[in-house]
Amino acid sequence: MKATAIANTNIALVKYWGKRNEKLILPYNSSISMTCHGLFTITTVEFSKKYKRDIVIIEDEELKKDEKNVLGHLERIRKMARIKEKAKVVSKSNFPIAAGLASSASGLASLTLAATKAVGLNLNKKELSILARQGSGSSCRSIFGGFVEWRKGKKEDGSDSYAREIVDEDYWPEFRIIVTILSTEKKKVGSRVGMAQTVKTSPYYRGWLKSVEEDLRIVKKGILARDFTAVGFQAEYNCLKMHALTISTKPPILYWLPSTLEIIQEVFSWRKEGLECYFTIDAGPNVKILCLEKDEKKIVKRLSKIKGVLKAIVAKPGEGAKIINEHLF
Ligand code: 2P0
Repeated sequence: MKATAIANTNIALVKYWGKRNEKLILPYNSSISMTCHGLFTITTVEFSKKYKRDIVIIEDEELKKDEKNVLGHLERIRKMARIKEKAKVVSKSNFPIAAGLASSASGLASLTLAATKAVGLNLNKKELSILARQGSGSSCRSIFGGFVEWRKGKKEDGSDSYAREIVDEDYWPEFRIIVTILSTEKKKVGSRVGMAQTVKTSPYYRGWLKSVEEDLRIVKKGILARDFTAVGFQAEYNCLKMHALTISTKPPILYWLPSTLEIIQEVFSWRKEGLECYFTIDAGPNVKILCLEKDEKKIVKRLSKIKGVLKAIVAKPGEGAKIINEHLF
């Protein structure tokens, strides 16, 4: 009753922001992401009578504050498999967690796959995506590789709210997301709280929901046509709208650092010069730059000259979650 899975994180080009059902994690809007090669979490899960309680070890530390309700997720999987055994979970990521880098996406996707395999449930990708979603919304997209759409669905039980592949990781191999690390500090306002506060207090939330439909249409069409200008421009616009939402909540949430804004200004000026790139930012200060392979080196070099950039990691489209044979314990 032991299994290990690896899942790459994903970065949204059209953001998921706001839940219509917090318990089942059902979003108000659909979203689109790229699964990122090389930014991953590996999770080993073992269910056994030898464990008296669930033990969860993330990055060599036992889980103290269960913000994402990992224990609830294990319970959900136990119920599905009709077993009582407690579990030991060991999870490791190769990038700074909780800094707006969507570690919960790769974390919960790998946990869902490993745990269901360990209990002998052989779920298909749609079922895995529905289950992962209930652990953390964005993780339902990391089940798949390449460019992925999470359709919000309409049903109250969430059975039609899951991700699917738009195109796989080989369709547009030149697409790059350069993740800058500006701070490895844990974000002050987690996305779960940030979303709830937005839905409740931002006067612009209706406008977001109305306009996001066009973002989805344009980004999806752009991906299928490999139209970098269309995808980049619309993704950047969508990101700025998401941050306009958080700034307009009560109390306000501003995820940016001064260096976040500095990179934004640089991207605008590089683009004016003819170096085509765009940015996107999640619930943290780190800026992700969208570009094509041909400009990757030039942009990384320029980023390295900006004070405040601790690191730049380049990701191309990556694979969906999969089972591996080497266990973490
Ligand atoms: C996204 N984010 O689409 C958006 C954009 C952050 C900014 O999904 O509450 O950790 O566990 O469902 O998935 C981060 O939110 O939130 C996120 P929960 P999750 O990538």
